[in-house]
Amino acid sequence: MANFPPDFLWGAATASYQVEGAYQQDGKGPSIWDIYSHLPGTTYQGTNGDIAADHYNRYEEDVRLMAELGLRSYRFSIAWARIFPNGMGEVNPEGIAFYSRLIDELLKYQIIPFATLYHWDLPQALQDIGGWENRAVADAFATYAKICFEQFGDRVTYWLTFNEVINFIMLGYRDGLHPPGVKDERRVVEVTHIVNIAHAKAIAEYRQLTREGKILAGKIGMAHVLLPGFPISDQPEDIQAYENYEVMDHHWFYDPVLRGDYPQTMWNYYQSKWGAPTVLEGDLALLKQAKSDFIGVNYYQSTFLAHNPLNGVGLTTINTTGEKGSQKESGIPGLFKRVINPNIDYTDWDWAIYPEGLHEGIKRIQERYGTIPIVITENGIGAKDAIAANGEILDYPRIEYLKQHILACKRAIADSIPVFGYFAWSYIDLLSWLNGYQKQYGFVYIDREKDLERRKKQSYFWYQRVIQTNGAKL
Ligand code: GCO
Repeated sequence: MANFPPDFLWGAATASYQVEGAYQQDGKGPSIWDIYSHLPGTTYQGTNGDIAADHYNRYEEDVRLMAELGLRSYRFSIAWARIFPNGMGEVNPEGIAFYSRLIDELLKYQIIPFATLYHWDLPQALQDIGGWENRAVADAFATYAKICFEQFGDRVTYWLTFNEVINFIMLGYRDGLHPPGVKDERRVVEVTHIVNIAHAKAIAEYRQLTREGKILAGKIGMAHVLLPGFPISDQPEDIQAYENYEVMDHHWFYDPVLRGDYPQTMWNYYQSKWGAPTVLEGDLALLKQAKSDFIGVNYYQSTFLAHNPLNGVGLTTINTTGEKGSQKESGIPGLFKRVINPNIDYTDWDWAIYPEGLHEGIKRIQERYGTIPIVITENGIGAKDAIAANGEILDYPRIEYLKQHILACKRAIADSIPVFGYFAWSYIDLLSWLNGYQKQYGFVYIDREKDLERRKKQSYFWYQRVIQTNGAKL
């Protein structure tokens, strides 16, 4: 099997709201998550990111641990409300200063900064004017992106506009589980288009600044979640269900980013149900011009699909309890339903562990969009880690999970798919949006009873060796 290229980006990822804490420090404005997580009944036992991992105040220690782990790159997100406390208007110099310090600290250890502009923490002030349903927010995003490029683009050469558009839109506007807590499928369609416009406008700003030589020439793209579907049987109705799922959950979101248009079948479907998005003159040209240099893929699980009659199961509430088996079948009547595959293992949160899905999923991207560089921007397992009597964190299941998925990347590289990096989720235990701190992802444990003391897990030492051997020793 092919080896990993010598400059392969071995990394780990986080997101501002999930690690930073310091939610009111140094002039930061409130984000939608600061407000939403303080509302009763919105998150697991009322957990929130007020303190999180306190990475904002402990970034130096964190970067030192990353350096010792051997990370070649660190993916973090910028909190828009630190840069613009009101989403637009006045820039907050202390917000700029924080990310500048973080970037310098990373570079001191030769860790390549990989920055995400939007990982779900929209400034509340922008939500107050309609959030992603208001086109003015797309313009505000482009301005915010421009400021970030200008301020950090002399040192940052990898950029992501958005993280997991599918999830923040579906959870925020269809399932009512993320802010703004809306349950209205009609609004999903409109929001999707406005976010795509925001992405395209940010890319246009980036190209402009690069052309003018004002920033370093780098690479920019988007991180999408990849949750490939597989038919549960070879019955034609199940295969049809899988195809319907792929169009609705993937092509609808990937096509505008990777080829500048929307899939016709889905367009027709939405139009017949509640109307297609409002596409203004020039929108499609803008999307087409916004070429991504790569696509980031967040892969955790796959899903299995079966036929769902018109009077079949609909959306059911997603499991936020952490109790295995509480995830129910769910689907879109007439299109597909997601079912449990009895032959494979599921995590404690009922996520299907299926490394082959990663390989197959990125193969499908290449087949549909042609050769495009791919970076795995997230991959990991949420689990309740075991702690030994001596305090050691025994996270062997994480090692096994990551190993199998890294092998899947290796197989993809052997198939000549240009995978240029792999970011484990996450470097450190962080806040799970809905599942609090009980769902752990990190190489580094945080003792929440002992002043957030950091402790290396088994997986930390394992990943250290993986990086040292450039993936030869897994
Ligand atoms: C969780 C999720 C997150 C996401 C990440 C997506 O449990 O809250 O797994 O950690 O994976 O934020 O980009």
